Amino acid sequence: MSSRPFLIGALLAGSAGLVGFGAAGRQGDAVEYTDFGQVRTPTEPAFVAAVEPPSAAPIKEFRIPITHETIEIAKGVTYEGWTFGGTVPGPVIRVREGDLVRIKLVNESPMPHSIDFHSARIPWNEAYRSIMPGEDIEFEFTARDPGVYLVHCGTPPVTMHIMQGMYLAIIVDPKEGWGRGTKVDKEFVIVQSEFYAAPGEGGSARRADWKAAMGKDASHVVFNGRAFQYKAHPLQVELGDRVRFFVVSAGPSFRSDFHIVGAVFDRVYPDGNPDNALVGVQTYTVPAGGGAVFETVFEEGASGVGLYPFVTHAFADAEKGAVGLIQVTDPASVVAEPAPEAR
Ligand SMILES: [Cu+2]
Repeated sequence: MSSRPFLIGALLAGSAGLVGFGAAGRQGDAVEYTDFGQVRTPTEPAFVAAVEPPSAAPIKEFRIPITHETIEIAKGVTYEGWTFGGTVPGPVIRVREGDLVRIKLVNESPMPHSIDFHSARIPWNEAYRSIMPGEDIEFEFTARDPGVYLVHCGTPPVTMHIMQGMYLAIIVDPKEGWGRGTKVDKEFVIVQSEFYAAPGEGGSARRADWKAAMGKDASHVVFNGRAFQYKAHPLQVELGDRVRFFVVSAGPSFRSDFHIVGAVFDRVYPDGNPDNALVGVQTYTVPAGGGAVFETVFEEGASGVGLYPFVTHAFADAEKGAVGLIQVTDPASVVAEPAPEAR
């Protein structure tokens, strides 16, 4: 508690609080307020996977609107989805171990929905109950368990609500940090999920195929909501960077056998708890409804300059879209284009 007055003082001075996924804050108190109805995660040209550290605010409030939207699940393939905050996946929520997290869920859609935080220890029948169109619900929990977690709609049939796009990742940063004090240079969130998309009538946006979902016959398996988007727009890393990946499997039914071609993970933290450290890992399975933190280094002579695919190593799933690229560049070797007369 001794650091709390300083913290509040820092926030009063406006020196903290507004970092992380473009949060809008209220200055003058120790509460960081983010309205995901106002702050929408960019999805073009690709869903923004890079994440910033959490702010120092000890209380973090989030307003999450539920909306039905036409989304793009692969290049040129639209789908009638259901969302938290207007995108699939929904916005990343990032807090610190010990923070008080306040949620206000607002149902702006025409049917019942709910929200289930795997990071919370809270009665299901109260916090996670379904709310009707036009209703809202508020609850709070202390983020006491560090890690990376799935958040999803739990309204029956849950398979349908998840396959429609109702999920996001929450990161709870450990008090002492990940990696036993190791600093990373870049951090990315990767949410794997699958769609079961049947053609819409007359060429309109695709719709849910319940029979395919029950048979686990996915049409698309995706990272951050769209097939192959990071193949077209690779994640950018610089030579020497230590990189941390927060990987969550939203499902509804598939797990992710997460692997980077041409790299070995120095550390994997199942569920994202630093006490769970594994070392020297090639592939690690993130179960449906689970998360894990992965770290590796891209350095000269070991995963240096070049391209590195990241995949689910269940390759029938990768073929359906769960493939991306990491591009490692050396800023020191980038030479300016010679002037035309010097050529
Ligand atoms: Cu729902």
